[in-house]
Amino acid sequence: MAVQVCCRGNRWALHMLSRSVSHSSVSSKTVSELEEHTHSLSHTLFSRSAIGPFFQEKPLLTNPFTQDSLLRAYLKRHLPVQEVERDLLRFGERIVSEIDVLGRQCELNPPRLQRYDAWGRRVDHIITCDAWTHLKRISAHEGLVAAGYERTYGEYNRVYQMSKMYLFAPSAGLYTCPLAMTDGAAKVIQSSGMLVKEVFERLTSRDEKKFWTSGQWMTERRGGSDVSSGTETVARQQQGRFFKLYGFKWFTSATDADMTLTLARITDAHGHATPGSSGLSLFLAEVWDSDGSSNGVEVQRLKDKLGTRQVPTAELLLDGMKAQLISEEGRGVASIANMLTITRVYNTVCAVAAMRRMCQLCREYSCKRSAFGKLLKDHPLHVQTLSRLEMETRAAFLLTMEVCRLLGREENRSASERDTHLLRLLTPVAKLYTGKQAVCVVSEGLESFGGQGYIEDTGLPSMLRDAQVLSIWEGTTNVLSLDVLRSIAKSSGLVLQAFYADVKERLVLAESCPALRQAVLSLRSSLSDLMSFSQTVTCRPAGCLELAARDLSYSLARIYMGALLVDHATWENATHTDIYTAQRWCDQDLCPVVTRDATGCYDPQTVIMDTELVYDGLKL
Ligand code: UCC
Repeated sequence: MAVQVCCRGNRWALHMLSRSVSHSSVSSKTVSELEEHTHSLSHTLFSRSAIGPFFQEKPLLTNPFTQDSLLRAYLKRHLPVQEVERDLLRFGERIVSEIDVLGRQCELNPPRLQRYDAWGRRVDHIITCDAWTHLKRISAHEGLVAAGYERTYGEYNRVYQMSKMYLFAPSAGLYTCPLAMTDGAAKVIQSSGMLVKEVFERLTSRDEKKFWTSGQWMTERRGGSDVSSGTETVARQQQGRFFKLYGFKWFTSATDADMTLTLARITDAHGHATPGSSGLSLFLAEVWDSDGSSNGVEVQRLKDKLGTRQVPTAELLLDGMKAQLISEEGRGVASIANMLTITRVYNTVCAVAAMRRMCQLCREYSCKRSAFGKLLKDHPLHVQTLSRLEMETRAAFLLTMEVCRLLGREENRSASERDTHLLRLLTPVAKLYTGKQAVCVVSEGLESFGGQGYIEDTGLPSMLRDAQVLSIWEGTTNVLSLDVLRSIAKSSGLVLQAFYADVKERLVLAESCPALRQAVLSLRSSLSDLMSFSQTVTCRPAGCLELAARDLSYSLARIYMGALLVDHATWENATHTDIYTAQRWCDQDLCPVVTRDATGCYDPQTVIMDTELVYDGLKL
């Protein structure tokens, strides 16, 4: 009996025991005697010789540019410039040798808040690690924001900039967050026509001493989605365009920025402000005064977050923050639209970059890790799983680059009307779809490392934590689905017409390729279903369209990604892998909005049933 207890507790220990203690003596010993014996043997059991020499080779990070055949092929097709290739090759090396280590240091040394100095003076210093500061310098030198404004590659300017950002992001310890907001602020200032030239030059500078980052303080206590009714901050006029702001900002990312853009309501002489969207104006404020003291900002606390721990995210009390009005009065929300486009594009780039990094690491590991007598790469089921991750990543990459290309065309003033409509529609579509894909791909990728994927010091768990934010900040999936509807309504459906025309055009070439016939058929049929659905949906009961918004957005994403994969597969230098990816992508349900509509998902009765299902008898 005593031996059975010991046996259940640790079979392996018993096995080792049985090698050193004769069977008859084991059966005659008591539990305590056995424990004592085990203890005396522990030195032997857990000695180096008992563990053996094996350790698992870790997956190595190698130049992410040379590792990425799709990025290189894409650039060869669309931006075949040697200078770009050389720069990305060099940058890829820098990521491996320098940046990746800094990013990891940011994860391990999160920012902290020093509220008072040693003498009791309130200072509210957000202390970040040296690696974070170093990443700011690198960002300036490498022109990670500047490249978007230098116009060196004309309409492919953003493709170049975002290719670089895409390589940088998974190693950058979330420094992409301040860069996104900085780029967004530069864009707003550039298009505002206001005289803040010096600020624009700082945001887009390659000089580390001059370079500024910007925050984007939009979210208040009542919520980050419903900005228009949630913004309580008020602005009291001092002189001309200069105001003082009073309010509470609930989520402010990268709060160590040099300046910020923020929304507030201008009050009249009686202290009254206009509610809603039309009461909001946009302000620019420096975070610090010239003497180094805070510009009327009190840091209430740093947020304790699931991920993005590298980024200082804070609650701020604005108590007379000096700020400059940079939009027309009451046009604050419309003025940040450009910024939303930029930060949503960054989000998309970061999502696909996270997927790509995970695929690269999984691939590397599969060539090093053995199980059941062979390497993971020789297990077909394992490779099938990785191939699905790769397919998602490729589709996401092509959609992301297309959005960057369209943005570049718009900024280069070479965009057609169709391009402009597509950019408006595809920006939220790409952001919402890739945000979700990133979580799935990174999570599945983590699983392919087995238990090691769950171990902190592999660096893998932080990838999952950081991916989770991608579907939240810059607009959740549902909020962006509603933005898709907004873009359709605002353009009287023209964004959809542009979408249909573009997809059809991309499929024409592929018709003559037998290997792509089935994919083209599926895409055509899904497109036609989508067109019929969008024609009929406006005649349905109120609320139907809103219920369909998410599935509609997914349908737009899947069809467009399919069209881009097919288009890429018909390029003269396409490989059989490109064709295979397009085929596999089009195997799935490309138009879930029609599939779900057929099951009555958007009927008014369904709302009642959904409510009953969720609240399940609770009194509402
Ligand atoms: O702050 C956050 C965290 C920051 C971290 C950033 C880091 C990113 C890094 C990524 C890489 C690592 S998270 C905050 C999350 N919150 C949001 O993203 C806001 C979500 N809410 C929305 O998108 C809303 O729908 C609003 C606030 C944009 C719109 O609300 P309203 O008041 O209902 O707006 P309206 O009335 O529909 O639109 C007002 C005007 C209209 O133009 P006009 O007045 O000319 O008719 C709209 O057409 O704004 C225009 N508009 C747009 N235009 C609204 N949205 C857009 C748009 N997306 N593009 C163009």
